[in-house]
Amino acid sequence: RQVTSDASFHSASFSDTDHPRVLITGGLGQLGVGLAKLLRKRFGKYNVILSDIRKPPSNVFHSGPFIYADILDYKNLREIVVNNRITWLVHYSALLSAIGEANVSLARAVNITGLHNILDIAAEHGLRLFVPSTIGAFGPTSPRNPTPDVCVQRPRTIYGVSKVHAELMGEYYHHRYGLDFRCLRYPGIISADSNPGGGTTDYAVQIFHDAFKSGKFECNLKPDTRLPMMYIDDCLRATLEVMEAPADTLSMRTYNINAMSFTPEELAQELQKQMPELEVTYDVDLVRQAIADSWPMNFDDSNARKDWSWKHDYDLPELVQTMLNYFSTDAC
Ligand code: AKB
Repeated sequence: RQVTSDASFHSASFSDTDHPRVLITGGLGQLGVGLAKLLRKRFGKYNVILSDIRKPPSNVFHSGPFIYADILDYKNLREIVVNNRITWLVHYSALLSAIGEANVSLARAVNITGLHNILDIAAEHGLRLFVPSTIGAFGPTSPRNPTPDVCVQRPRTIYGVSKVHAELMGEYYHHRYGLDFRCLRYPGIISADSNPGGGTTDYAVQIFHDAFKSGKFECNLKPDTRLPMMYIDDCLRATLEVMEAPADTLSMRTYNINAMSFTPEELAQELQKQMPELEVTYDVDLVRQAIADSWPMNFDDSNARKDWSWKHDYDLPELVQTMLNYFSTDAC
């Protein structure tokens, strides 16, 4: 049967296709809307449902199916998965590193209890499950330059601890129950039309906003703090690629992915090539600095490149140019 309106996305309204039926949790964060757009292009508008506990802005609401989903409410989740015949679940709900330290019990509930619900739902209904991990899943005793896929992981944030837990639980469910769990460790993600919230790498997005708004940027990390970073388009494409990869190409279930590594000073210098008037000062936030100092400086993603041909498109110059293009068009 034909789908006739945005609101009618329940299973009864769909004709069967070979396409996956995707649910994205935490859909109103930095990555969900962009991922929904990419997946809808590939699988059809009504096969991708964005969800969150917040009210969506009208452009998001009108661009495809949106539904209320509380990952802490198991029954609510199960109902959504069953009623919409979900086959893939992308689990983006999480509190990031800096905000997690300011609210440990909420971070523990969302990042750990929420994940348990997601794992059980996915195992119960035979879903393919994507859970992002992060450079934050490493800690001060991990090798930092470069950081391989498999090494010591003793993070010192609740965010990092919850992500190591997610990696291990997902892999456990894979081996124990056959859950099709797939996980990428994302670097800091830089995007123009969506904002991160509460992360340690947020400065690398904020600098563009402030450069255009006031021509001044105060950075909360030291100028020489080197961290792995990636432009959002590369991150979303990697996510789709690992989800589509044939299972027999995956020699592991949790992969590092990388594009570039830079410091605030290097990012500022690249931006100043085109905005020489930009003034950058530093006022270090001690919590964020301690977190950044315990994270990888360079990420070894050779397994992803070997197993499923991961390849990034954006290095620092292309990233800066793309962000500048967006903000200068937006400012007109
Ligand atoms: C954060 O800074 O907390 C996140 C991340 C690197 O996982 N952007």
